[in-house]
Parts: sequence; structure tokens; C-alpha cells
Amino acid sequence: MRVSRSFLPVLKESPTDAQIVSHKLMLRAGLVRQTAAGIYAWLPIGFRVLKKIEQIVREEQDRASAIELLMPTLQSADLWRQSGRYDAYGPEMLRIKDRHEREMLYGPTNEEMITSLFRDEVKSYRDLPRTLYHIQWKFRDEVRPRFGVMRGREFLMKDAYSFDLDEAGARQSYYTQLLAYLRTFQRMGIRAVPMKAASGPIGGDLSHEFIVLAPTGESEVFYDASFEEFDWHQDELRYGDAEGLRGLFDKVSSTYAATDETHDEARWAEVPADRQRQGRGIEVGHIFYFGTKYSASLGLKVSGADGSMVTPEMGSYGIGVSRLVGAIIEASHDDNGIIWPEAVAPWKVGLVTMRGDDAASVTAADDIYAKLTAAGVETLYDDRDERGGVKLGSMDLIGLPWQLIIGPRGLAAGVVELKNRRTGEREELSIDSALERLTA
Ligand code: 5CA
Repeated sequence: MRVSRSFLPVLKESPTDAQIVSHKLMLRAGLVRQTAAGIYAWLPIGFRVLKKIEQIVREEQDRASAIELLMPTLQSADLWRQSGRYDAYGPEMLRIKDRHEREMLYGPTNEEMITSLFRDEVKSYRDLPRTLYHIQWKFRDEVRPRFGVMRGREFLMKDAYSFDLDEAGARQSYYTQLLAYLRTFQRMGIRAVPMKAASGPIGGDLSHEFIVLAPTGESEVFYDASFEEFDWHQDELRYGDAEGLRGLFDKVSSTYAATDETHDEARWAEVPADRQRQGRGIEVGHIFYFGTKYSASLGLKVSGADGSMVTPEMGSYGIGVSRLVGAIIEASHDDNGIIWPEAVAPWKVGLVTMRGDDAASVTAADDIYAKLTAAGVETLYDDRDERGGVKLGSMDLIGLPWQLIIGPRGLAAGVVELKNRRTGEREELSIDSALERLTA
């Protein structure tokens, strides 16, 4: 992408209407713009990051054998009356009437809809277990939308729903999502610690929140440092391995992690002092096992192997896809701007000419840009005739993992500069070796 032909509005001044660093940086680097309270337009950079995050979530859900579909944002009120949640949900639900005075709502979540879809199509135990998911916009009319996309009113969520014949099966589905979540967040370059949670309005008795440590987080959290060391992608653990998954759950449950709601001072005191991690955290995911709460109220039944009718056991599993954009920035930035983990970076490389009016620099940079693009390396090319310092400043702000800097003096000596955004290390290399490094 050439900056000269893109839509990348960068702010010089720090916006005064943003209280936390991720929100400030998202506005300054031009990721989002607020269009109404708690509602955001995703500009090109923000949109690219959102899609990257969404794709990692999708790949890990697919690996865990969850099946993707897409349900609408608008739902009928009748569906929610059947589960009893239409009144219970309260003013957070955005209620709408269509031209025929039919009561509708903008979905804050989809338990009712997925249960009714499943109920209408599935009749036999042979079609279970299944976990279905979608990645769709939600609306919750939060009393105090704040911190930008972190607590928005309209936000993008991945929500998965599992259907099993019995509790043992439902627990396996729950453990499967638990592992999928640990892998998903690790791939994004962040550590999200699973913490036992109260299940709130979704209902149910088994629930975990996934929390990323950040000073501006909404809850106080306590956890054992082991959570920073586990590698959830280790290949000995396979989906479908019931024993292994139970072992994972036992490991997660026996390694201390709690929010202020579930904190237990006695157990905390048993964690060696040098392994205690305490701070504030942002909830990026939440999983629930709630049994037959929705299947029973919406009349979902399937015939069992012995001919009896079985009410499936369900769970639901949410990830805040748009919230993650903010949460990753909270966890990964410095005074100069965002530092994207490579897996979610909007582009891998920022190519900058220090002198946009120097013909040799422009020729070299155009050529490098063509080669990187041909090699499939996502590159943002700042080809504007702007001062070099200004361009480098906005590259730091935007936070791509690598900057490739072309200056007339270096070029005359046959070198370009490669800067690592995270470490700040700069290296002079020939164009060929720089290309080799970036395409490796
Ligand atoms: N039905 C369940 C699971 S599918 C559910 O709705 N869970 S939830 O309420 O915990 O939401 C799932 C995730 O969405 C949360 O962990 C959080 O990361 C994200 N989320 C919730 N509310 C907001 C909001 N107002 N703004 C941005 N993200 C949100």
C-alpha cells in the first residue's frame, strides 16, 4: 500500500477525549474514528488489524472442529421471550420496532438464535456433538461506553455454542474451547490468563474469563507466573484426546489465577512470592458451560440412542475481537507508538524514503516495494514527499514490526537501513540482504 494513495489520517496532537493509551494511539495512528457514542468506523489500518485478529480466531476455532456460520445482527423479540431473557436483559438491549410494529432487537449475543436454529434442524443424537460459531457485530447499550473499542456499544465478537448429549461431553467441548483460546491468544503475541469467573447473565456453573494484563484494565487480577511460560501449542496435546484435555483443565485449575471476584487469599499465599503476578487486566474472552438453560426453555430435544428424548447440554464461548485491537496495544506499545506483534500487524514492513524528492531513492524504493509485494510481504510504502523525520515518526506511531529506510547517502554506499520497531535496533544492509531478511 502506498501512503500517497491511501487513507491513513495520522494526528500530531494527542487527542484529549481519550483516557487510556490504546484509545489515544488508535485515534492518533488513524485506526478508528468515533461516529456516535461507543460506535466506531474502522479506518484502513484498524480494519486490517481487525481482520488479522479475526482470521487467527477463525483458524483456531476451525482447528478445534468448531463450524462457522453467520447469524444476523437483528433478532426478533419473541425468540428472547421464550428464554425469558427479553425482560431480564434490561436497558443494555437495543430494542427496535420495524414498520409493522414488530419488536426486534440488535443482538447482544446469540444463545437463543443458535438454539432455535439447531432445534429446527437436528433431531437425533447422531448429529451431536457440534460446536457452531460466528464472528458478528453485537450491540450492547452500555451505560458508560469508554476507552474506545475496549468498551464500545457496537463491537465485534466471536461467539461459539456447543451442543452435547450429556455433561461429560459438554465438559469435553468446554475443555476444547479452553485450549483453542489459549492457543488463539498465544498466536496473537499476548498472554491471556484463564481465570475462574462468576458466570453472570449468561447463566451456568463453569466459567472462565481470559485476561490480558494491562494497567488500565477494569478488574484486579492475581496469577502464578507459570501462565507466562506455558506453551499451549505443544503438539502432544490433541483435540479429541479426552484425557489430555482433562489434564489441561486440571493444570489450568490448579495453577493460581483469579480476579478480585474469585480471589482466595489462602491459596494465593501458597504461591511463592517471586511467582506472584498482580495487576489490572482486560477481559478478552469468556467461556461458559450452562447445561440445559437454553435448550430446555427453547424446547431443543433430540432422540437418544435408546429412543428416549434428550435435552442437549450447552456452552457458549466469546472472544472480543474488536476489544482485542485495544488490548493488544495496551500490552504492546512505547512512548513513540504502537508495537504490533507480527501476527496481527497491519503490514509487516514500513518502507520509507528519507527524501521523497531524490530520484535515486525513489527508483530504489519503488523497486524494493515491487519485490516485497511480489514476494507476498505486506508492505506500507511511505512514498510521500514529506520530511524524513515526519515519516519515521508516523511509522513508529503505526508500529509495523520492521522499517526499511532508504536515504540518499546510504544508497550511494549501496546500503539501506533496517530497523526493528520493538528493540529499536538498526542495521545497515545491502538491498539484497535486506530483502532476503524480510522475505525469509
Ligand atoms: N454469550 C457469551 C459468550 S458467546 C457472551 O456474550 N459473553 S461475554 O458477555 O463475556 O462477551 C464475550 C466477550 O466480548 C467479552 O469477553 C469481551 O471481550 C467482549 N465484549 C463484551 N462486551 C464488550 C463491549 N461492550 N465492548 C467490546 N467488547 C466487549
